[in-house]
Amino acid sequence: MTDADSQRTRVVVLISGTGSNLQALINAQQAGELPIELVAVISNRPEAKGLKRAERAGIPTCVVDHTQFDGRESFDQALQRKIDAYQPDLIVLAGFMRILTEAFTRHYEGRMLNIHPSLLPKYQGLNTHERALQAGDEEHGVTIHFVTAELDGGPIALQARVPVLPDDDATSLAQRVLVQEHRIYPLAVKWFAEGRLRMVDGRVLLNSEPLGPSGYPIDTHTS
Ligand code: NHR
Ligand code: GAR
Repeated sequence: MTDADSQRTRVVVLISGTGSNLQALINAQQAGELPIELVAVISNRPEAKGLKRAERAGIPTCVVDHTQFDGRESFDQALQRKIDAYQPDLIVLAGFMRILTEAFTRHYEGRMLNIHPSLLPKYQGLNTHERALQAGDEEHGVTIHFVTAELDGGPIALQARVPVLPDDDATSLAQRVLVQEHRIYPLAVKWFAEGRLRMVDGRVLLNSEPLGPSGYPIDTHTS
């Protein structure tokens, strides 16, 4: 291990699927933009495409297949053991699709982030793009929050907004949101790694200042 490695924030990424957010983190890390080490990628699904992305980047991978466990507690305990073996400073949920137990979320409180494809507190849970379209919303977006036991209810760190366009279907809207996801997740991880983004007493601090309830607004139209 070099000196630089020993100072870097150790990050474990949890995925279930495609892993395009994982790829955005890999790209930013490889471009020298993130003071982190991606120490492992763990999937609950053996066929997740994101595992291949990790392998290509030389990141250790493992699978903890939830179908091999008889309940959420035993799955989460096995997952926690795997994660902790890598001694991470930060856990990043990147399209991870299993609801986590309270014990698990407590263990990582203040050091686990999730990206959720809606403007929380709107549309917690699944099928967010369909629900935004169904509701006739003119605006949609993505939220990064610290994970707590309350599903998609933890304190919000960052949000980015996108317009809903007249001809949108769930696919086109999801694609517009994903472009923003790939911008803001590396940024959030960078701020966390720099010690600028923290969760203290259930609130999010950026540069030691408490953020409002919808977090730091990322401007979609610049940079
Ligand atoms: N767990 C806790 N306790 N708190 C959060 O904030 C969590 C979490 C686990 C996952 C991601 C979340 C999202 O961003 C996330 C946040 C899966 C489901 C779900 O219903 C809901 C929300 C999220 C992830 N999962 C089904 C389940 O029974 C399975 C669905 C599937 O496998 O396709 O676990 O949206
Ligand atoms: C992303 O849109 C992410 O926000 C969402 O799934 C997609 C994963 O894409 N996450 C959730 O819905 C969490 N329940 P990716 O695998 O290509 O990063």
